[in-house]
Amino acid sequence: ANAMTVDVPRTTHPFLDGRPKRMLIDGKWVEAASGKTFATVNPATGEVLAQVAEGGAEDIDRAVAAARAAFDGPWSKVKPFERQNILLRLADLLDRHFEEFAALDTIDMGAPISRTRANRLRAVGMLRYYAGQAVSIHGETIETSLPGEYVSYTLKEPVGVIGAIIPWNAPLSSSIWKIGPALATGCTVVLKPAEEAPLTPLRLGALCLEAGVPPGVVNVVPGFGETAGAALAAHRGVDKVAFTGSHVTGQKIVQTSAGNLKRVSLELGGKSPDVVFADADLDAAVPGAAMAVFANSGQICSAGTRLFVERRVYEEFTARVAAYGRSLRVGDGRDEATQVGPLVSPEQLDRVTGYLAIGRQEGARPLAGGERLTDGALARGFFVPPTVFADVRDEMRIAQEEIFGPVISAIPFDDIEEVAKRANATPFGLGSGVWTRDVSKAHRLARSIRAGSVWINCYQAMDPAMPFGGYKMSGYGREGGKQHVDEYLNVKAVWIRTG
Ligand code: TXE
Repeated sequence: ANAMTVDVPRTTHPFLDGRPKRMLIDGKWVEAASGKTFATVNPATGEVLAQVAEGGAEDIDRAVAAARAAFDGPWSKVKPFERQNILLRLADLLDRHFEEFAALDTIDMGAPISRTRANRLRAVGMLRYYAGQAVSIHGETIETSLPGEYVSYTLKEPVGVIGAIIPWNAPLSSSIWKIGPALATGCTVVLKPAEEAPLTPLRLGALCLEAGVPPGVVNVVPGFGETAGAALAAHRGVDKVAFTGSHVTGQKIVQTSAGNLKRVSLELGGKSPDVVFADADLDAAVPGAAMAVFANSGQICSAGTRLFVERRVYEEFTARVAAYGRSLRVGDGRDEATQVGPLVSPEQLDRVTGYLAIGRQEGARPLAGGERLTDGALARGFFVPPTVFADVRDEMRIAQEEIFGPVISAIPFDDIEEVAKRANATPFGLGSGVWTRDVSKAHRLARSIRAGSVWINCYQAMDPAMPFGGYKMSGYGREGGKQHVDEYLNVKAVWIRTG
């Protein structure tokens, strides 16, 4: 019912000049040591956008060596004001070129252009926020109780070389979330983009050079997870890995990072609860709960995929969410009217349609969607419509496992104690939502839900100044907020005996 035939023009983008995209190492654009490239594809059409240099262990070695040399050399002498200036210049450049970045995210990973454009304030704002942080880093003087006289204080120092590994679901934002704090603190980075969406991170690498980031401070090495990613996570020259992606890959990274016990921060997946009470403003909760999952075709780590609805309004509310889902326009992200784009890849399509079959086998009742879309031009891409499963029980796989597609599992509940317990009955703890007009219910759930974010009468609100991250198997460390730069800093205790 959602199928809409879109006219797909050939992709045109200033960054796509038909030549293979090279990787950024030590301020220079270079080919992979192996000479290999891989194709990156527009998931709305299956069309190859570009060939991209395929980094391997040797390229990671070169990039880490460049990052180390920059860290040990001139970069560590750069004053906070200058790092702030670089970040502000980068923010201005991104703002100026934003339309190009929005289009690149859209064609490389499929998100609707309305969505990638709407990211402007936040993406540019994050860089400005880190620019502020660059001049706000300070240690403390601490009074100790030792006999004798001491002056004791702490120094905050950059951790060193950061290995940043990012997924494909928000290439621009996740690149900024790694590069921003590194530049703010004086670290250097080797960024490994996801193989599904390497174009935006590469373009951002070019912008870094234009903004005056010295050679070697930001390196971008595209390639596959098992090769380039694994080499970066294991590399003994890397001081910290900042990873965003699946919990399975997160577990591998923790293991391979153990060689030199590098620091690790992990932002992983989830199965986030979104709880709707009968007393909520349902007119706001319907689109809120729907877009908590259907935005970005459900490819958001904190998507509110377990929709708990108070039984009194369960039938009405789920029917309305399903109708809302059916009303959304699914299509090519380049079409300004598109509200839901394709899934990123054939692999994600298989994974999501697999769960659609599992949901039906488990006895869940599809109220909307439920099948891949193959009408007209949509057949060339990887489209799944907004899907709502009703009659879902907690133990079903579609209520337990991250699907990473536009699929809501709607579950009825009766009271607040019970729903708090069931909301927490997951190994994950990333996002969560509560819809109610009752302030005490809101506060009680804000306390009892074990997750890094609780959104009340809203969902997925994000701001550079607010921390974001996981409890439990959704990972550790925070991105955004004051805490973020601390993840990129070491604390040194300095003692001076003065008497
Ligand atoms: O993730 P991976 P994939 C979840 C989501 C999705 C599933 C699979 O459920 O369906 O993960 O997606 C790199 N050592 N999320 O396969 O594997 C890889 O190259 C080092 C949630 O895309 O985690 C890419 O750059 N790196 C998530 C990055 O890790 C490795 C967003 C993410 O890929 C590696 C994405 C290895 N052994 C998927 N293997 C979120 N938290 O938002 C892969 N990589």
